[in-house]
Amino acid sequence: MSEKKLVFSGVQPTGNLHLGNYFGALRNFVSLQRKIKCIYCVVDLHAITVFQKPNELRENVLETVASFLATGLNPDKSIIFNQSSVSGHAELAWILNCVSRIGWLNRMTQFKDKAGSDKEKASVGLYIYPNLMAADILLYKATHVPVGADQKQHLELSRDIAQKFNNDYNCEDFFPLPEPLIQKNISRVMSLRDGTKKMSKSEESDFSRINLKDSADDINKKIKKAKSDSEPIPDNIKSLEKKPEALNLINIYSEVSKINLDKAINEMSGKEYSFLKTKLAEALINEIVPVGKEIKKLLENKPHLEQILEKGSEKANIIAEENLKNIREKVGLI
Ligand code: AQP
Repeated sequence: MSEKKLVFSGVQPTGNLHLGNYFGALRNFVSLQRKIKCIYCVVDLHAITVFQKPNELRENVLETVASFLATGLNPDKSIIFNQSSVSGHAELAWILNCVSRIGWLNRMTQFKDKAGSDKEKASVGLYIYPNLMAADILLYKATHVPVGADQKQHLELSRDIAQKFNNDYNCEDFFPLPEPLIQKNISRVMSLRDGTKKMSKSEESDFSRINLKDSADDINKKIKKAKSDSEPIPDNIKSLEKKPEALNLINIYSEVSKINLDKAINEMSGKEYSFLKTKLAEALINEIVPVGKEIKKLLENKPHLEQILEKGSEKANIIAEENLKNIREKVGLI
């Protein structure tokens, strides 16, 4: 990647960071940090689109920073900060609210999923969340955004907003059109209880996900209880696709063992799911338990985590202010 490229991504501090966040986002963040300038944000303004208890939110912001560090992000290489500490995010979001179209937002499937059947009662913030996400990215003129497959639609909207801004204000190429970087092997980790739903922090049952802070015992129990199938493991992907829970377990196994899906299916075909589950739990314990221990250790020194945020916010603010100055000028704001 050339020097002009810039990565931006965010994680909501809504607690319980899980295997989906780890495979879909965090592991990718770390490998990108080695090649390119990266900005990683704890998106607290996104979190409050659904009510958060203030004390829990504060704790979760620090826990998210601890999770960033524990998975290998380095604050000397990447800018790590929290969204609300750089007011440019909210200011640009307002400008983009005026660029984005209601018809575009009405197509966002995540709003439909999260608002549920009673949309009238969802917060306005939840509805315009994708415009804030576009502002997060465009404020830094980021070119690449590592996300899980669930965020693809929001990222396409960010591109549409960037394009419309460039057209409306007659400034071709002012905002780059950000490209998603989605993990090829496992772009969407599914719930351990329902293979058709993504693994999620807000899912009520803790047995639906592997949290980064889970103990070896938790992981063993959750994998043992994970929904699978009564027939032996098939030898081809087509048959597996008809069994979403089984496919999810094999997908996770291939990702955590760093082997491709074909090789994982070869290794497991004809075996009972109990065999896969034992191997999977073992591999997950090796990968996740050390991360969880590191998160807990880092959380013992909260002033250190706050200092990382403060320094990161200073750096982010310099880039944001410089870009905002040009954005205000383009729009005609004095
Ligand atoms: N199940 C998943 N598989 C792959 N990637 C995932 N991500 C989230 N879930 C999965 C990716 O993790 C990054 C951070 O996500 P987020 O926490 O900011 O928001 P989210 O996508 O809304 O995650 P959750 O777990 O579903 O949170 P709640 O339940 O609070 O809404 C993103 O890049 C996301 O794609």
